[in-house]
Amino acid sequence: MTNELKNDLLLRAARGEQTERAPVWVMRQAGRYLPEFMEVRKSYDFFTMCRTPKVAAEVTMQPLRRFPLDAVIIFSDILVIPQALGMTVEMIPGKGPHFPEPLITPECMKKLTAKPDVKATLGYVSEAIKETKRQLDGQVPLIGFCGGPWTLMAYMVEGGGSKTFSKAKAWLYKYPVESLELLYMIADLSIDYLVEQVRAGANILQVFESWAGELTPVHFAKYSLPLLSHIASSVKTKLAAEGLTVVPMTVFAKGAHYALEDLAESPYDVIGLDWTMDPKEAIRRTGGKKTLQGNMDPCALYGSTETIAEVASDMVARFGGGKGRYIANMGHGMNPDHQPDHLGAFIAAVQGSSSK
Ligand code: 1CP
Repeated sequence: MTNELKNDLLLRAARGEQTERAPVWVMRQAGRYLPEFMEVRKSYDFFTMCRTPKVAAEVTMQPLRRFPLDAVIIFSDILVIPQALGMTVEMIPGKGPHFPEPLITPECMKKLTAKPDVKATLGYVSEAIKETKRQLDGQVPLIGFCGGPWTLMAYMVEGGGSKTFSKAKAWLYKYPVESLELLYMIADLSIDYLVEQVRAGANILQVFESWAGELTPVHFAKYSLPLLSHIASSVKTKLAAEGLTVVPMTVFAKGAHYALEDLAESPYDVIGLDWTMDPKEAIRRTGGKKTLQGNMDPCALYGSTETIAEVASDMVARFGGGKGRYIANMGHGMNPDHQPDHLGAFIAAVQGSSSK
């Protein structure tokens, strides 16, 4: 067992060890599909929830009270990094994130805070992690996270979500030097932020490069992969230098199927796969060097519980049975209109079929 954890399946799978069965958690497991989350959300603005440790811990714990999950992920958002860099971000219910003053040209980067103090700007996340760890009392590992630099740059330039990401992609062609400057500014703060999450108690870290699939393979190799690698290698070096646990790290580069071989050479321990990637193909292309995480189509949760059980068991089989180098998850997060008991059916099917 790892330290005081009663269930360390996720950490053992992440480190490449054999497990009795597949550990399972899902992205956005704390969120709007849970009535108890919506009840809390009624009383608070989204970022107030993130900034209030007791509330963030409460919603982090909610899915674990319903389901026998093998991990929880700290309730926060990837957009706390742009906030720490001095940008205003609002979360509009039913619409998503909105930046009233996005970065229009590189001139606008002057408004950003260079090298913000991570403890002063993001200390509330550490407090939320400490409070969650107290409530967890060693039940399961706690996942810390941040956004990938390209994904965060995309929000900062677009001013919110986008269908085409044309403004952010235009930057890469019009302002290549300044784009890299911005990306490294984001990455360097993310490194310190992740180290602080481990200091507070995070047992494993995930970097969400959710909009990797918008990039060409050439741009991924220039504007995403080197920064993702910089984050993992620097976090691990800093953790070791500070005498903290060098925790496993996961990269979820959604849509970057063309980069699987490169990700297999990166300093990450776990590669998250979206639902478009075939498990067997992913195992072959990563050469068994990494633990794989994923990747059921979240829309499968709209099927009957029997269908979900069938799809989930088939997924586990395709990943080799679930007893080695595998973490079960979906290929993206829960949707607000998913039914909680359908997530329960997914978890039961994974845990049952991988135990055989
Ligand atoms: O259980 C959990 O996963 C909760 C913690 C969590 C995480 C890991 C939240 C809460 N957000 C995230 C990461 C996150 N945020 C990502 C990466 C994962 C992914 O690809 O989904 C991204 C892209 C965001 C940005 C974001 N925040 C969006 C997407 C907008 C778009 O462009 O499509 C949205 C809608 C949010 C708000 C948000 N974050 C989290 C929740 C529960 C919500 C809903 C907000 C609300 O209650 O109003």
